[in-house]
Parts: sequence; C-alpha cells; structure tokens
Amino acid sequence: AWAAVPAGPPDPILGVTEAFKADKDPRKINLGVGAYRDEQGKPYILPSVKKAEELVRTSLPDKEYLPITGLADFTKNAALLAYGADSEPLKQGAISVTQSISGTGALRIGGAFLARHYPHSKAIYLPVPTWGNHIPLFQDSGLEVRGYRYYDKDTVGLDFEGLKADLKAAPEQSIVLLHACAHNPTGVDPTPAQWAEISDIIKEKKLFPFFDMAYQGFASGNTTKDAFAVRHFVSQGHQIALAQSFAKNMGLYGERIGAFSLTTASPEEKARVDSQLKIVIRPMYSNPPLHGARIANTILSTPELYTQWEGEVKGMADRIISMREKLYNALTHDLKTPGEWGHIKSQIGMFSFTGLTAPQTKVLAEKAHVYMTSNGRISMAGLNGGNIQYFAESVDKADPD
Ligand code: PLP
Ligand code: TYF
Repeated sequence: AWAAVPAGPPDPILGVTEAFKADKDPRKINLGVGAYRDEQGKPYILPSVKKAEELVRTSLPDKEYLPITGLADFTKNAALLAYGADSEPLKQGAISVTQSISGTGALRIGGAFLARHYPHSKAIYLPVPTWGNHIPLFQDSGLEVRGYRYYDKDTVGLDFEGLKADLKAAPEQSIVLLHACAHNPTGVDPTPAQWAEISDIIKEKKLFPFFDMAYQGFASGNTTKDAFAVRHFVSQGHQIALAQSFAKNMGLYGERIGAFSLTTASPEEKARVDSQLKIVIRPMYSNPPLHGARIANTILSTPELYTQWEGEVKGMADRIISMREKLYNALTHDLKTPGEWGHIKSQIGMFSFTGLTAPQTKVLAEKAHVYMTSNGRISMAGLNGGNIQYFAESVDKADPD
C-alpha cells in the first residue's frame, strides 16, 4: 500500500541530535535542540518537580480519565501564572482555558479553533524566522501561513521598521503570531516600548494576537517580567489567544504539559467557547494525560514549592546568561575572533542566533564535533564551564565573517 510514499526529510532540529549521537569523539557538543542542561551537561530535573512528584505519589491518586479540557485546578493556576491576578478577564471569569499536550498541542488546538470559529480571516502571520514547527502546524490546522519581517541580519537584531510596516500592510483582522518572550530561533525580543507600539498597530488594524509563550521565566528568570507582553495586550483591551508550555520552565519536556486559552467578552461567551474547544479536542485525543498536570498543579498551588520553583527557574536563566557573558568574552577578548559578538550577550532566552552560516555549521560538525542547526542557532544551555572554551576556539577556527 505504501510503495508510492516518498521518504520525508528529518526534523531539522531533532535531526541534529541524531548526528550528535552517532559521533564518537569525546569533545562533541550538542547545541541543537532547546533543552536545558546543567553545568555538567546533564538533563536537569528540578528539585521542586521531584518534591511535587513525591507529593502526588503519596496522595495515591486514581487513574481515571481527566475531563476533555484537563485538570481544572491546573488550568486555573496556569491562567493565573500567565495573566496575573490583576487581569480583568481572569477576575470576570471570561478566560476559556484547556490543558494541552504541551506548547505544541496548545498551538494546534488554537490553530484548529481559529480555523473553525474565527469569522474574519484564515491568514496567520508568523515572524520570519520562527520556530520551524509553526509553519506546518498552522498549515495543517487549516490556516493560511504568511510572514512578517522580524529579524535583521545586518544588525543581528529586531527589524522593527520591517515588522511595523508588514503588520500595517496585513489585511485587517488577520491573525498574528507573537512569541511572548525569548523568541525562537533568534533570541531577539521587542523592548516593552516596542511591544506597546506593536499593541497599538494590532489594535488599529484589528489584527488578532495569538501569543506563543513557551519560555515564561526562561528569558529574564522572572515569570512576571516574562509575561509583560501578554499582560500588556490584555490590559489594552485586546482579546488574545495564548499557548503555554511547561516543558522549559518546569523541565517537564516529555510529560507534555501545557495550556491553551482565549480571553472572551463575558462568562457567558466563555461558556460557549469552552463547549467548542471540547468539540475541537474530543476527536483529536479525547482527553489529556494526568501526570504532568498533577506535577505542574502541585507546584503552582503549593506556596513553598512555588517559591522554590521560581528560584530554580531563575537559576536556569542565570546560568544561561552567564554562558552568554563567558562566550562573548572568550570570542572578543581572549581569541579576538573577527566580527561583532555583542548579540551573544544581548539576545534573550534559550537560544543565540550566532550569525554562523550553514557551511560554517557543517565544518563545525565535521571538524570540531560541534552540532547546531544549520541556521547558526545555538542552544546556550548546551554550554558549560567544561566545554565553552573548546566551543569558542572551534568557532574561532571556523573563521566567521
Ligand atoms: N513554541 C516555541 C517557540 C518553542 O520553541 C517550542 C519548543 O520548545 C514550542 C512552542 C513547543 O514546545 P513543547 O510542545 O515541547 O511545549
Ligand atoms: O526549538 C527547539 O529546539 C525546541 C524543542 O520538533 C523542539 O523548541 C524542537 C523541535 C521539535 C520539537 C521541539
């Protein structure tokens, strides 16, 4: 039956891990996938997560199905984390929230819901570049994917003029996807003042903002600060869609825990939206898994654990920021590598867009056993005290510029 099925290309990010695994050199470094590693280069299970798991285990919960929209306490607490206690729609009971299969599942529920119920447009504008999976995800959801300018190669920063021009030129009421913080892959975020301008343009053009918040807490180390854009938009009266992931900020990658929400005009409207979210979800996977929801909810609802978790998120963010500093110093001061490397320090979140070209990334893999995606993105969390000097020297030898 499958004789005519053509072989498809590997995932450009997860494919890097395959190549890394096959390399036997002891110096090898994997800076491909965005997954946090500790100072020893090992996956990190947050101590708050271990405690939460223990609390869940000792409470001997059953394994019954969750409701279609997931664990109610979890979705309530997830919304509180994103929107903040002062949020008007939250206080009014006008936010429709569902548990999701991590951030990807949240985006997919949102894409499917918008394709079916957003009455004004099927067009969704994504930043260029964006997380690679956004494009097929929204296409497969039934939306029409378009792009808005985001990254300026020359300044290795935000193309703010291009971004504004493209949003102003988009047809009214189009959907716009915004990375809430820690833009993937560029590490370039708008400033609060720039967010305020973006909010004004989106309002003027009646665009519909859809936030992808996969890294709350990971950018600055502070979950409130990282929610600035989302909360600013809501405070300005925008109705928004929001995809949340707990993969990065709780280190719950494989537990697949996230949330999708829509702010609505009233509790009555929310109830209708809730009913339709269920209709979107039921034929996809019926109802979500239990374990990640229980862990995340235990952390979010237990004050001591919540405080501990906040400290651990900050610890991860701070370690990444210290690696930025070290890498910048190694390239600029120690090795005097040609080129301007200020962006390594100014970029935000898990990733740095180094400016290394595809041929250079190939040379780095083949000659130095250093693996990254071919667009020159590195996962900063893959660097540590033990490998950063070797990495900097390898970049120096790859002769950028
Ligand atoms: N959105 C962005 C921008 C991401 O970088 C990621 C990957 O971590 C996701 C969404 C979804 O990830 P997950 O499905 O693992 O929560
Ligand atoms: O960009 C990254 O590395 C993360 C993790 O298909 C990821 O977002 C990468 C690829 C993928 C799923 C998750």
